[in-house]
Formats: sequence, C-alpha cells, structure tokens
Amino acid sequence: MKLIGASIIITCDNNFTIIKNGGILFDNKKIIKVGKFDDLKKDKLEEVQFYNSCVITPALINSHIHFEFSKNKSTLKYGSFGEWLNSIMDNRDNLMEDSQTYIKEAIKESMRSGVSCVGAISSRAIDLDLLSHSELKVMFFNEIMGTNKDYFDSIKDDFNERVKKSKLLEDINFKTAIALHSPYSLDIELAHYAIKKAIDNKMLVSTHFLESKEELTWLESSSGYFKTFFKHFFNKDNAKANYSKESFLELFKKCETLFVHCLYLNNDDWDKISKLKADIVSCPRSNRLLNNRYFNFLKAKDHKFPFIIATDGKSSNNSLNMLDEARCALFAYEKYNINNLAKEILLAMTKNPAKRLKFNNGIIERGKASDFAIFHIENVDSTEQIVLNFILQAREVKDLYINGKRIDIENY
Ligand code: MCF
Ligand code: FE
Repeated sequence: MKLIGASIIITCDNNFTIIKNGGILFDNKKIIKVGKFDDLKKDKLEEVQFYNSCVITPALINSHIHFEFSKNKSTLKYGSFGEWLNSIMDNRDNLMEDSQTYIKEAIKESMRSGVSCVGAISSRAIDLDLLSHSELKVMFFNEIMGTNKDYFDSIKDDFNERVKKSKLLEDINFKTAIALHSPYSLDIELAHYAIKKAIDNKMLVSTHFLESKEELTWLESSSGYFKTFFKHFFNKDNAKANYSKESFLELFKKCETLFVHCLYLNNDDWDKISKLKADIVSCPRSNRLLNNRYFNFLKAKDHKFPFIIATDGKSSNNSLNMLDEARCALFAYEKYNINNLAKEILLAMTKNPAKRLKFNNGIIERGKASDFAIFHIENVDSTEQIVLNFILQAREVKDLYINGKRIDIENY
C-alpha cells in the first residue's frame, strides 16, 4: 500500500470535493481511501510522499488524438478546412515517414502534460505497437474510410486485419474500438460493415461529424468544396454525398458513439444526437485552426451533454499538451463565469470522458484506478481560486502515476 498527499487534491467526484492537505491511500489496482494526509498515515506503507505546493488531480484523459500525424509541425495549412484537407491529401504519406520516432515523442509529450489515458484514432496501425507497449491506457480506434467501390474488398481486409491485431493486444489497459472517419469520406456499405463489427463486438465508435461548413454544404446539397475535392483527388465528376445528416446519424442507433467536433449542428441535429447513446468531443484548438470557430458549449449544456475536450492530432494542433488545450477553452468561452468554466474544463478531461471510455479512472475516490497527476503550482495553498489557477499555471507534471506506479516519463 502507498500513500501520497499534497497541499490540494481535486477529486473530480460528484460533489467536486477539494481536500486541503489531502492524501490518497492506494495500491497498484485501485484507490483504497481518500482523506486528510495525516489521518491516512499508518505503519508498513511501501511508500509515503507529500508534495508541498502541489495539486493532485485524476490523471488526464485525451479522448481524441491522431498519433500517426505527430510529425506535422508546419507542413499542413490552417485557416480554411478545404485548404487543410487538400494539404493532408498531398502530404499524408511523407508525414507518416519515420513516424515511430515522432509517435514516441508524442506519447511522452502527452504524459508530461498529465495524460494517462487516450482515445487514439489510428488509420494504418502505425501507432499500434508503441501505444500497446506504453504505460498509457488506450482506447484504440481503428479507422475506416473509403468511397471508391473498386477498393472496398482491400479496405475491408486491411480494416479487419488491424481490428484483429489490436484485439489480440487487449488487456485491462488496452481496448479495441472503431472509428468511422466522417460522412464525406466513407461509403454507406463500409459504414454498415464497420458498425456491424462494433455492435457484434460491443466496441465503442468514434466519428468526426459536422466539423466544417464545407461538410455541411456537401451533406445538404452535394455541392461546394467537396465537389472539387472529389474531382481533383478521385477524378469523379458526378460525386454525390453518401448521406443526409439524418441518415448518417441513423447509423449509430445501436452503438455507443463519440461524435467529434459537431461545429455545425442545428436544433434538429442536437435533438437527434441527444437521443443516441453518445457524447460529443470538442477539440478547441483544432477547431480554431481549421474552422475559425468554437464548439457551442452552452447549447451542449442545454442538451445535457457532458463537456469533453481533447487535442486532436498534431495534424491540427501545435501541441498535444492537454493543459494548453484547457487554457484555450478557458479563453474561448468569454460569456461563461471563469471559475465555473475552469471546473467544467477539468471535468472535461477527467470524469466526463472517463464515463464513456470505461477504464475506471477520471475520479479520485475509493475503488477507482490509481491514476494521478501531480503539478507544482506556486502558492496554491493560499489561493481561493484553486481550479482556475491550476488551469492557468499547470504546464508539466511533477509526477504521474498510472495503476499506482510512478511513471519514468523521460526514460520511456
Ligand atoms: O480531426 C482532424 C480534422 N478532421 C479530420 N481528420 C483528421 C483530423 N486530424 C487528423 N485527421 C486524419 C483522419 O483520421 O486525417 C485523415 C484521416 O486519417 C483525413 S483523410 C480524408
Ligand atoms: Fe480528429
């Protein structure tokens, strides 16, 4: 049994309990007791440590990230979704070269920011070995896309192969899931095929949905940017949208889903998604860079969606640091009380995504996994605005525990 403590513990439990001079008694499986540090001291502890001027939070969860694109720094174009997608199409293969080095660094960068758990979108399984061997808890979303019938058999074979490989690697820290890339990039036949697999195997599903105005126009009228996209990249003159918004959402009736982005929902779409077993993941910096807009967080609240934030990949972000993401969200929503927003944001990267990813983490309470992030925050003992100052000041973890084990991030 081990005991750690700190000036402040933010538990992220249902009452948002904050404990001053708090302690956590835990073993490698789970948290045994949470309370005041002094009350938890006892004989025969394997390890005892108190972190002065520090905050302990549940280790953070980044529920939407594309590790395979970690090589991108300034290759891709920002400011317009169409230009970004064109630049992805032109640079995808070269961005995936030497990917192992970049993915490894991306895993470290994630952990340095306090992340213990990820929802990784994988298009070619290039990240499979590194992620499955890492200390991270991983929901590994095997992505499927394709619109050209000539390739359906090979797309299915490749998808099956990746799902099979990731299933073989499953354990308590690694689960297999499925990602349908988006309505503009996936034929109906392939979508049904992937959804059936998800339902049969009880796998979580993720999909990008209504990320851009271009996508909305395409789904509503089969016109605009995507018309030229299909002509230019696939030599198709008469391409049409494969779905209406409604028929796309219908696909997800019988599975649990993470809808990512959702920047262009109308009232009807909000109603439809709220009837599904689904959450919405928002990637604030990615949305700013590609689409010049932020997710309608207040509307989501009206529809009782828990707020969930993630970084997306380096393909649409300048870092994978969840604390930078949190600060972006903090500054983006200027109409919301800043102290309340700070709490919402912390829950958006702990308790809220944890509920859907089901790794039994995201909250510091008895019975939950021993996954903690510890941050040094100067003078945190004396502030009344604890969560706000945590989000403003925290940059890198002092220590990260996953399954009760202190992670040696630099030597990973
Ligand atoms: O979420 C962002 C923006 N929207 C869509 N796709 C991606 C994002 N970051 C990376 N991607 C990947 C996606 O998974 O880019 C490729 C896919 O493999 C797009 S190719 C149409
Ligand atoms: Fe994405």
